[in-house]
Amino acid sequence: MTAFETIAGALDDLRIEVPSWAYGNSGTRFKVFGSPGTPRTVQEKISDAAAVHRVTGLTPKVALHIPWDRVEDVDALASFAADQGVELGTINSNTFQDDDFKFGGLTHHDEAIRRKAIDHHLECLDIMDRTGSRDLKIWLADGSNYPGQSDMRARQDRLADALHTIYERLGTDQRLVLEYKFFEPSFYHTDVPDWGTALTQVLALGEKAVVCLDTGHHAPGTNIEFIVMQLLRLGKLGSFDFNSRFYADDDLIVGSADPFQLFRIMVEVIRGGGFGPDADVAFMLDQCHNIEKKIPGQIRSVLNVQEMTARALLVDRPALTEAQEAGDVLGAHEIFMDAFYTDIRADLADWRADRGLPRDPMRAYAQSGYQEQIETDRVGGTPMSW
Ligand code: PSV
Ligand code: MN
Ligand code: MN
Repeated sequence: MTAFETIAGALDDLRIEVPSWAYGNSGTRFKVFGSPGTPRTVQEKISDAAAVHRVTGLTPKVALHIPWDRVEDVDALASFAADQGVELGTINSNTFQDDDFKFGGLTHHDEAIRRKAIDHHLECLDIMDRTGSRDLKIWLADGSNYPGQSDMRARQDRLADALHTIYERLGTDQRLVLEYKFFEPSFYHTDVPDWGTALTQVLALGEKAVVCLDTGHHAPGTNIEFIVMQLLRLGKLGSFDFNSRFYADDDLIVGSADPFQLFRIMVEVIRGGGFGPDADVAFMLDQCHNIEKKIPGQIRSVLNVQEMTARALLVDRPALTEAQEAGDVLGAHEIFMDAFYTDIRADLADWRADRGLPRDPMRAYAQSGYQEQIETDRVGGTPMSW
């Protein structure tokens, strides 16, 4: 048996949720480039997500962002998704685009605005009841730009209260997933800037509250796999938002900037029991394809996650433990690096063929005619941004 054959079955457990917003036009504060074929409706975003699933077999769920995605008839949308071969997944709340939330939402000093932010989350939960989604993912833009601008302590207390109200409304199988980010759009302080704060807040809520780790949300040089290890150790790693970054929250294709980091993260996920049939860590992409085509950008991303997961599964654990316990520094490092450097691209092509999937999903998509079709069909209407 080859080394790959020993891990081939485990790869069947990999599922990666794709974000609806990855298919809309996106950009920076300098320019949002339009691209032909951009979805004009949430249904068209879901169709594009289904195109990713058809060629990869890896993305059965699409995450929605409310109200970026205007969901008028939840049941109809869920059955539309099912017809396309995918399901609606995580629901992401959004309290960062309404003028009322200029100074915060769940942390706002004005009770009426805080209530509005809470109510938005309760509406998201109503949607989740209909879609059967498990996770309500909360990322807050809340913070301040200038020292003295706001009372950081009071905001933290208000956040705890607001999250408590939302938590109380969760159904039995639903989870509150709190995402942290060290800066942006707030530039002085952010109310949930780091995993310590996210963990503190979710611990106060209860077992259905967990943390989301977005790989782009740390200061440069942060050892992200250490955070993965610690959150898993505490049973509090709920989900990942995968993407790559060179500088800040760049939202580039996961595994493009630093495949080795993605490998190291997956090694800790596997080591900590976060991957496998009984694991409940959700793998998601959170990316924007500003200049590349969006559907191939998503296909490339999930293939990168698959490839690094496979390489991480190849780590020879017993040999690694033996070397670690013998104090064999370079021996242990070599075992780790051997797995990282193993080229398994041909094995993965065979793995796909065995499962009735195209050997080369990028090429299969390019040859499917889908891209030409949407570029021809989707004229008129307003292409969606994010
Ligand atoms: C914020 O930067 C973030 O990572 C959150 O997950 C948002 O919901 C998402 O980006 C929107 O792109
Ligand atoms: Mn994110
Ligand atoms: Mn982000």
